[in-house]
Amino acid sequence: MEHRISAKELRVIAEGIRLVTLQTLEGFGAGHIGGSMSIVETLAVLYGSELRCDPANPAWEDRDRLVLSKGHAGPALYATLSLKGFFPKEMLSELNKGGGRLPSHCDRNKTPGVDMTTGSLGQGISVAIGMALGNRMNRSDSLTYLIMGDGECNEGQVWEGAMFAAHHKLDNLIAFVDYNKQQLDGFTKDVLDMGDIGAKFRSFGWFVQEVNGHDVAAILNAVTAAKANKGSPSMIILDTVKGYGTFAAGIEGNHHMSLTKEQMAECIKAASERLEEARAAFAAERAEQAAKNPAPKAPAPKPADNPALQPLEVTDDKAEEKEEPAPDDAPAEGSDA
Ligand SMILES: Cc1ncc(C[n+]2csc(CCOP(=O)(O)OP(=O)(O)O)c2C)c(N)n1
Repeated sequence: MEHRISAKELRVIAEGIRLVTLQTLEGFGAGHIGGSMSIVETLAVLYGSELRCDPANPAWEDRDRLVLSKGHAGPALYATLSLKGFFPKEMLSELNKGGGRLPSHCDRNKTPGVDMTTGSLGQGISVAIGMALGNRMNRSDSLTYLIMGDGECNEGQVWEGAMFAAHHKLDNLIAFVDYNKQQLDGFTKDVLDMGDIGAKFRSFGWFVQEVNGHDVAAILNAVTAAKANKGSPSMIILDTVKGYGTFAAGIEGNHHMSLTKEQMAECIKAASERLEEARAAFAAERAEQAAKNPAPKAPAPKPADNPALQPLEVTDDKAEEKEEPAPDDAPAEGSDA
């Protein structure tokens, strides 16, 4: 499949998001590392290419929306929005700080670029459906994206929403389940086994695709196919690893963790190295293309022509100086939930 962005460029964006998310968590010293790491590649595909938005105008009526229903993965979305230009990188130091603009769980009234307040699992699908229905009634071509967790799919509300979206043929709704096989207090199969989640959504009438959720090219292809699908809502099941790319990958108790300096230093170093490798691979690809096509016939479209084409700018300097969490900031109220 031909795309306007290459997998190598998306890899750079993903590694940048992972690195900045880790730097953000390091700043607070604790957080939802597991569920943040497993959605990095999906956020890279959405904000690096597919989701129509304008960082200079977060409330743009014609934007696509993202409902991050597993709202505890806010740190990954905050890193993405900051890289995309919705707010300055310095603001990432406000994560979990009382009175700050980056609460533990997403809040649309606090953070520029966050489209829905989430954290109470199961509710995001209902809101996303309302948005998609509203867009259809307004004859808007805006799409609504939704990211849910596999543990979240234990909630009955998800299945009421699944029925409703299929009944109303909401083909402007593109949902993901982050199938990382873990939830807050254990493995999903032990807490409440979901069985074959894809088959369940299929039986509800959804167009279902199952992909490696850490493969940016596979996710991009799936989103492209979902956009082309007509007459039913789309579901992309992301086969992922909770904590992917860090010491927390797949281990027990990786939902919300206290993060030691040593752990963070090690995984931030590894993330920085992967970012450099991804950048080198992308630079080589560009050099190869330039050698093949020294004089393109038509000028490439300017990024400003389409806000969705604006590349995420990635730097690997530290998001902030590390601060010890003050007692008031301790992962209190719900921040481990
Ligand atoms: C309605 C509701 N019930 C319980 C919780 C507590 N809770 C927070 S995260 C979580 C597990 C979520 O698991 P999953 O959806 O798989 O997220 P991920 O593993 O991807 O982080 C639970 C039960 C909640 N936030 N909302």
